Amino acid sequence: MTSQNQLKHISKFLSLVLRHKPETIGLTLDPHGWANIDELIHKASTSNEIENIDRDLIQEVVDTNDKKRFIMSEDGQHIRANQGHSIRVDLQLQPSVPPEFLYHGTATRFLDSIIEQGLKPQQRQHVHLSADTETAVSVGKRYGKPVILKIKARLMYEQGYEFYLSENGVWLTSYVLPEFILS
Ligand code: HQG
Repeated sequence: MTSQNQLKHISKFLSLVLRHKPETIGLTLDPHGWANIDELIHKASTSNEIENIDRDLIQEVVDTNDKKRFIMSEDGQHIRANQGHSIRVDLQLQPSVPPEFLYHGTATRFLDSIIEQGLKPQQRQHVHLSADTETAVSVGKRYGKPVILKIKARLMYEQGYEFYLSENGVWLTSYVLPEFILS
């Protein structure tokens, strides 16, 4: 069996090339964020970025990843990240109606700026929100002492802001104005 560390290492590598920097291994994603798996394996193996990557390991990461970060096309030829991109891709997600409230986990040190400027996507394509507070806490912890912001998502939607639900259950929107944030 593959060790958890090995799978995590591959997951981080896939996040790098499928969300942020495909050029690290000379890979090109299609406009919808898909990479050809054979090409990815070939280019990964001839780079110094990762050792021992093959189709079975990629399949295992897709199947066992805690956040279901990646998805394979039905024919098994392509793979993409479900969310989290900093590069421009069109995931072709349909706008969805959000629940009354969604949550965003951040660190206390960002609060003043967020209350003043609103929630910005920063390096990513979207602001990431969750339907539950547990996820928000773990997201916020990555940057320091976590704090959860409650977002008036349905009100935003009613005022014309679009929301998308990624394949792995993350809510995405472009920007959240301060007036929609409850802390
Ligand atoms: C903050 C992970 C100051 C924002 C997670 C966040 C998620 C501001 C940070 C996904 C701000 C950006 C995304 C403002 C926003 N002033 N700070 N105006 N507006 N921020 O990592 O949402 O494990 O790009 O609060 O689980 O933390 O990688 O976004 O703290 O789903 O799959 O700027 O990444 O998923 O940080 O995380 P990020 P995020 P993975």
